[in-house]
Formats: sequence, C-alpha cells, structure tokens
Amino acid sequence: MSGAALIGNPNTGKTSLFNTLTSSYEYVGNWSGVTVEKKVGHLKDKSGPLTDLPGIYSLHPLSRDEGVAAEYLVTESPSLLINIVDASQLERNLYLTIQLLEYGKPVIIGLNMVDVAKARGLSIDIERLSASLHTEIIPLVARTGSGTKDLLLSMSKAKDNAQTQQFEIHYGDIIEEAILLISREVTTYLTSTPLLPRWVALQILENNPAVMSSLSFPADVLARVLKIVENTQARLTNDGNPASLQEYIRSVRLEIIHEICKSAVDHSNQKPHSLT
Ligand code: GDP
Ligand code: K
Ligand code: MG
Repeated sequence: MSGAALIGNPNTGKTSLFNTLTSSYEYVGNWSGVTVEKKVGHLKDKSGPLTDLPGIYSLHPLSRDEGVAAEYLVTESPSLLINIVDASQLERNLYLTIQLLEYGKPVIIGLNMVDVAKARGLSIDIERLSASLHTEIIPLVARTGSGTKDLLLSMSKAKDNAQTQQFEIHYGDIIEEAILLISREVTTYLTSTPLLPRWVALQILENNPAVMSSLSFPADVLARVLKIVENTQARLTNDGNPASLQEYIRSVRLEIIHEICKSAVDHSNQKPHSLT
C-alpha cells in the first residue's frame, strides 16, 4: 500500500509539490536507521498515499542517508513514481530518471522549474523528450502550483492503466550477457518483490550497496553471481576498457542522456548563468 512516490534530485521542488498535492499527513518521522525525514501524505483526490523521498542524484548511494530512496524501491512496492526534474538542469537530472525508467514501474516526469529554464533562455521540446524517454512529461512550476492539476490527472490515469516501461538501454554485448546470466540466477528469488531481474542485475553489476543489502540470496547463488561480476569485469578490461563496471555503465548512460538532450534542448537563446 505504498502508493505513489515523489523522487528526484535535491532542491527540484519535491516538497513544494508534496504540500500542493496532499491534504493531510499519514505519517511524519524518520526513515529507519537514518536521520532523514520521512513524509507520507494523503493525495487531495483521495486516490491514495504519496511519499516524499529524500533527494538523490543517483540510485547508487554515496552514504546511508542517500540509500533511503534505493532501499524504498527494493522493499516497498510503489505503484507510481513521480520523478521531479529541474528543467534548468535537465542533463544532470536525467541520470536518475534513466535509472528510474529502468526500474520498470510507471513513471511520470514532473518537469519543474520551467519558469527558471525559460528565464535562462532554455527551450525544451517536451514532445521530443517524451518520445525519447517513452514516458509522460508534465511541465510544472511548483512554486505557483502551475501544472499541478495536469499532474494529478496524469497520475490518476497512470493508476488505471499500469503501463510497462518501454525505455531500455543496450549496454553492449559484454554487459548484456552478464545481465542475462545474473537474471537467470536471481529471478526465482524476486517473485515476491516488484523488481525486474534486469534492473537487479544492473544494480549488482554496479555494486549498489543499498540494493545488495536489501536483497538476500542464498549463499551459493550469491557466490555464482559475484563470480559473474568478476568475469564480466575481466572481460571488459581485456576488451581494452580501463573503466570499472560501475564507471562503464555510468558512461553508457551519460552518453545516451547527452544525445537525448542534444535533440530536445535548444540552447541557442541561453543567457549566461550570471545574468539569472
Ligand atoms: P526539494 O528539495 O526537492 O524538496 O525542493 P523544495 O520543494 O524544497 O524546493 C526547493 C526550492 O525551490 C524552494 O525554495 C522552492 O520554493 C523553490 N521552487 C520549487 N519549485 C519551483 C519552481 O517551479 N520555480 C521556482 N522558481 N522555484 C521553485
Ligand atoms: K530542499
Ligand atoms: Mg524536500
């Protein structure tokens, strides 16, 4: 019963939106084990609970506090993710977006701070961006509430037709083979979770501590999986790639994000940062 969740980079307007979209609190406290505030509210349209997740730049946490959101995705079963993206920092924000799309649950992108983007002279082709990411994008100005009605409408539609995510990155033959091998090992242990074997395999290849510690596999399965990771790293290195698996996977994502932004963002009228 975890309903929908707001997830995104820090300072993108998640809490502003949470306050606009909810009418009362269901729970306010801390996430277990950390001093990060946990807020769950009731959506104004009475369609269920909404969780305000702590801001992160990536699902791969650099601290325990940052692990909260990834642990939430593993242990809870959110029916809908509302990814709040800062339109004025699109390229940086899309790294998390890509990881959320890979998670496989319905995602709606709340493209917030469009007022800031506009003031900076950035023009975002929302249709093109939406087509590249295969997901719905709602422009927002959380500070004034502009777009929040459209967001609520889109949220209720998403709940009615739980579409599956179409977005998928091809990471190259070496990684794709490893994803298949790991998926084969872990699938049976994921049946009671909302998790896609492909997503879990990627988190394992990236050595995501929040995901690894939230899942438990039998010792022999874990040993075989870690052996696959080791072999994959060796194959990548032998193939002339000096990067770690984690860096390599990150670089593939960054390259794709860069291409997506090149085609969807027009910088030609962009003003220098110091003027805004
Ligand atoms: P969070 O860290 O993602 O929860 O972001 P907050 O909701 O705390 O917002 C961070 C700051 O951005 C606050 O000062 C908000 O008033 C401001 N803010 C939020 N949304 C918008 C927006 O659409 N436009 C502008 N200009 N400011 C916004
Ligand atoms: K904040
Ligand atoms: Mg906040």
